[in-house]
Amino acid sequence: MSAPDLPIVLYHYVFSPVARRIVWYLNLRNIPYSQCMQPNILPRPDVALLGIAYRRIPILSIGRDVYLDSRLIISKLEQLYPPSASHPSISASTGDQKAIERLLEFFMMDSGIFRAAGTSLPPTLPIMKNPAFLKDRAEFSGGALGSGGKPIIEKAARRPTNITEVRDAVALLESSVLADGREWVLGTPGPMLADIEAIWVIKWIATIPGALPEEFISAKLFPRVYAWMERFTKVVNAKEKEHAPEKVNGEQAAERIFGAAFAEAEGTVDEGEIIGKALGLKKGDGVTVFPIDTGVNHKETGRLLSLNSKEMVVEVQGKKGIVRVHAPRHGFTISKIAEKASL
Ligand SMILES: N[C@@H](CCC(=O)N[C@@H](CS)C(=O)NCC(=O)O)C(=O)O
Repeated sequence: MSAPDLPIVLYHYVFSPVARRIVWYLNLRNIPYSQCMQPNILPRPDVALLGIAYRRIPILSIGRDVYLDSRLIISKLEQLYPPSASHPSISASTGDQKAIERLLEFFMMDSGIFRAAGTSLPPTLPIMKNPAFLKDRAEFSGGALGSGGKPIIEKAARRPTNITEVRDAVALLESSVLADGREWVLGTPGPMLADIEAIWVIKWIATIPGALPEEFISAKLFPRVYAWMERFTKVVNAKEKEHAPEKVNGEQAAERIFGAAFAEAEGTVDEGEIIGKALGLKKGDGVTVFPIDTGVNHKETGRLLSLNSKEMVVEVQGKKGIVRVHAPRHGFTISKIAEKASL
């Protein structure tokens, strides 16, 4: 069975800006999927049903393969759903454009803009007064504390410091990729992956009432960015209506996943790959795989199936069978727990 015939389930919640990346990507490429809506804090029993300990959102399954991290999810969708008349490409095509697309991805996700936006949420927001949410996010981020347990940034300086980072990102887009008045980042007729990479953090934070102080970040100060956000919103909202996904509950999602074929071949462990060599990893070893930036305490435990320069794949025991969990090498690491895994 080829990937386009396999069920896709997206585990997410509406308020997650990272999950929006996947919703937009799927919709812009007309890839059908079901969604399993999640609470915005732990626990997530629907995810636990699959045997998955990873705590972040989004998670996407294609058949019986489960993919962690929005970047790996997008690159897998690119690979398993190559451009066709029904699934048009939204990816950059030239070398320069590919560089812009990829650098925007790193810039928004890894350079601190996402973290800065996340910590710019106004204290007046109801969710910011919810002790359960605050406790959950302290565990998620590991607490932005310096040595001695004291916050690095003084409380009153925290939002201004973080908003400065967000403003820098907005100003960069205004004065670079959008400076010549083009409608979309790569000068294409419609929004592309490069637009998704550039917009997700800014659009999220800009639509939260009171998050961005108007005297520093506004449509008046950054007219091109705001007009582009409006254009983008119109297109993706229309697409979302057109492709309204089916909602499944955790049991239904698990049933679909455990009952499906695998989307990919099992793969092999490259014992010569840098981390494979350093840890002496072999196929079948018991391992844990986990992110190294946020949500680091939630480790996938299972049998190592595949390892290469791009990803690690672990066979995990779920409630009703096994799934193959894929994590990217970037931003994740692996630890050996046993020569042979017993599942
Ligand atoms: N690099 C990850 C980041 C994922 C992430 O930080 N997701 C946020 C939601 S936007 C999250 O999981 N927050 C904690 C939670 O919901 O448990 C990715 O690309 O998927």
